[in-house]
Amino acid sequence: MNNYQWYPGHMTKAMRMMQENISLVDMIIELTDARIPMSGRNPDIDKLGKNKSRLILLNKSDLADPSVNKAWVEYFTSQGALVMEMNSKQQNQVKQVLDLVTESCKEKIEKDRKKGIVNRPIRAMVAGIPNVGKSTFINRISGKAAAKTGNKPGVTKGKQWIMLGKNLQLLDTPGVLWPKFEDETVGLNLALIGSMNDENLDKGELAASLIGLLEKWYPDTISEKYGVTEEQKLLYEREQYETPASSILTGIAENRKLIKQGAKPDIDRAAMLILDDFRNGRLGRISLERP
Ligand SMILES: Nc1nc2c(ncn2[C@@H]2O[C@H](COP(=O)(O)OP(=O)(O)OP(=O)(O)O)[C@@H](O)[C@H]2O)c(=O)[nH]1
Ligand SMILES: [Mg+2]
Repeated sequence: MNNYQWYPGHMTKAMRMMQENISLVDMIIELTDARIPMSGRNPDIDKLGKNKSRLILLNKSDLADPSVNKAWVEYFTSQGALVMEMNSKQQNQVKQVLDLVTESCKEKIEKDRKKGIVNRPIRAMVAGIPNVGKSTFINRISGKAAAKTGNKPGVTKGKQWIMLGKNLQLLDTPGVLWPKFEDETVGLNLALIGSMNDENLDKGELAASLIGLLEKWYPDTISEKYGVTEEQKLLYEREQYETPASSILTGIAENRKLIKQGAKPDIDRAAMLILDDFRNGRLGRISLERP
């Protein structure tokens, strides 16, 4: 059984770089994925920022269930955190973010003012798990394509300061996971949203877990998207498939004409398809975790 643990050497290096730079910043802007807000928070980043102001952004909120997003905002707010839903692909949230950044640093700004220092720029470290959208967020806030982005984990390799006028400086950092997950669900969730390198993962197993979650929380999704019928779903009972998920994957392969040698349904390609569709929002707005 795969426990989805993945902590390559470059993350140790990135974490060290962040520790070396933490004294330079006033705050951490911590991005987590709105589809898995809890599993997507790195406890090492939490520790790193324990004496710093913090803003939590539920990024990719456009891919998550709107009502669950609201519940998470309430949850984190009740824990005393500054938090907001974020869609870094859209223009219209920049002012709201800047206001929250100022709010989270207001004590610092006040202290500076008393010392006669005015308009010292706020410095923020932007941190979070791989592929959560840190660089995209920075580009959105700064209004320029300053940081490299891409739809796979491990795009940002080192640190990069990005200046926003005179008032704000953002430090882009590489995505980091942590050496040991509290439980297997955390690793599974991170793998499902694409925060881990897929090469190391069993896609069939991953897709089966996704199907289980979809059938529980969004039971119409698979039939609506892939036309999988009740009869196809029940194939496993008749033909002794291992699990209901494998009969659903068979149904997807049949309906999408994913066929391999010997005219057999190609389960592996069906697994890739549903994972890819989920990650890119093509199954609708789906949350894998609830407060
Ligand atoms: N739908 C959606 N996609 C987003 C959002 N933010 C970022 N993305 C996409 O997520 C992918 C990863 O974005 P990056 O900004 O490279 O992520 P990162 O956190 O910098 O990744 P690493 O540097 O690899 O750790 C890209 O394909 C972005 O277009 C968002 O709010 N909504
Ligand atoms: Mg990046």
